Amino acid sequence: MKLSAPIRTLTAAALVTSGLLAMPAATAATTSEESAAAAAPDIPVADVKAHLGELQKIAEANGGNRAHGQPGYKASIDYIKGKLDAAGFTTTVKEFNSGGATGYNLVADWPGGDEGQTLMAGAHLDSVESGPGINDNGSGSAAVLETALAVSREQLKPAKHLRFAWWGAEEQGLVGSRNYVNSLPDADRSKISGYLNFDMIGSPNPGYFVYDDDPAIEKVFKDYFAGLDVPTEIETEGDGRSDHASFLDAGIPVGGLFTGAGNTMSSEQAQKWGGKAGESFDACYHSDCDTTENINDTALDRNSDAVAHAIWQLSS
Ligand code: DTR
Ligand code: CA
Ligand code: ZN
Ligand code: ZN
Repeated sequence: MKLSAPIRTLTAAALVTSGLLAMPAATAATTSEESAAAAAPDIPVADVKAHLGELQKIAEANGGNRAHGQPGYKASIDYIKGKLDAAGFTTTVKEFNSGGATGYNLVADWPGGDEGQTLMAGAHLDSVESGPGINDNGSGSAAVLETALAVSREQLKPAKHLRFAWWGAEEQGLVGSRNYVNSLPDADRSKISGYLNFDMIGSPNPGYFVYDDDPAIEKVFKDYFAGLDVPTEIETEGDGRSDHASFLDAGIPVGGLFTGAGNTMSSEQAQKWGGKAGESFDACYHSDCDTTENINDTALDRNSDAVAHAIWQLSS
């Protein structure tokens, strides 16, 4: 059970609102700002892992992968879509062609909010052909799904409109997300207030990296992890290497989280994160061993909670 700053803040705000606790103006003002975005609920990591188990089963039933153009990818789309339809989202599957095969993006809108200010969060759902792609990128896909389901459970009514997306053919070169952005009329692009990307957020030897493309979004994530006393680093390895690049290139503010791929953790990083120096953040990156065994539960839990925190905070 985590007791993070946002929960403490909400408690304080609740006491202030009720008049039970008089707080100095500055603190009250700060608290009221933060409590304007009520604290996000905890995202149960067991629920995120249950989705990973289903994605693993899908891969095993479809030749060992969930890659673009393979049956395991469309089965992954159908799984995610089924959960969202049952939770009251308006879902759309958008087809595109890449390399002679049909690809699919899944977009899910939460009814309500100002569509002139749409906050998006997404993850690529496809794996490489060599394996089930549970960390890359079942982890991001499952965390975004579970956050969307939490929005439904809480019946969140944010000021902004919320849209969630699962991209196809990212491994072919960000094909699905580029197709989505390129198909948006310019007027609709300007309605997207920000895009949050989650690609590999449960690496077995995890680092805690925050994208630094947009300062305001970066701050939301950095402050969240500071509240957990977890140091973060700026994500530099991934510039242009995941779906946030499709939005960044269209002038849309982006941010996101990452726990590391094939690069090696340094001794300084191991010191601050308690990992293994000299080893990859994810030694199974793009390999057949990227299975449900290839996940660090603490990293997945912390990052899933950070996804929810950012959605609650940035959509208020
Ligand atoms: N997840 C990888 C792309 C990738 C490699 N490094 C980073 C850093 C930050 C975000 C993404 C990446 C892939 O899909 O192959
Ligand atoms: Ca959690
Ligand atoms: Zn990959
Ligand atoms: Zn990826």
